[in-house]
Amino acid sequence: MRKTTTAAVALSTAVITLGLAGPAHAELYGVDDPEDTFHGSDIRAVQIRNGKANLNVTTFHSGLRPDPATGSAGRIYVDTDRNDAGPEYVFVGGFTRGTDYLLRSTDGFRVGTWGQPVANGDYIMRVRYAKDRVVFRMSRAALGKPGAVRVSVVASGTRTDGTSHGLVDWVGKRRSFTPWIKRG
Ligand SMILES: [Ca+2]
Ligand SMILES: [Ca+2]
Repeated sequence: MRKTTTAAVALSTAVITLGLAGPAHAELYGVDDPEDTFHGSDIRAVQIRNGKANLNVTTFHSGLRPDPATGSAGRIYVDTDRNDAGPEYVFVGGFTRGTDYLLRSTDGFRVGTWGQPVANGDYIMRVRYAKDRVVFRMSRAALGKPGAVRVSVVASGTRTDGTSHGLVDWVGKRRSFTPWIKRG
């Protein structure tokens, strides 16, 4: 965790200055994120590895808890096609005990644009409470065998009254993507 955060600090400056257009000629990409919300819905850092077999996204949190009362959950939007605006896939997962996850095709960020669950290809999400991290793994087949990809990451909590206002934490600006990450 310490090592990742330190490495990510230097990169966060690049993200801010390069913004959406900045290419990342690296297989591994990390970004540091300030503390914004509570109970596992806060993302402190993200690490992305666009590997030969899988796309791995690891989110680092503070205070991840299995308690369903936190209502913490996350979404990884994956942009695999630069000729089609917005993300092509969304990985949705709950971070508390007893919740599930699903990778779906999508035509945008809004829930109304989400499509069918991905039927071909493997994917998995693992929540590591002791390490305060969540690992999302998507096989290349599940993502339509893309080359470079970029992702947009958000986590949120839910209050007992069902609202999430003030408990939504995007990495960077709302709906912003990392630079494109070449396949390793
Ligand atoms: Ca944060
Ligand atoms: Ca796209």
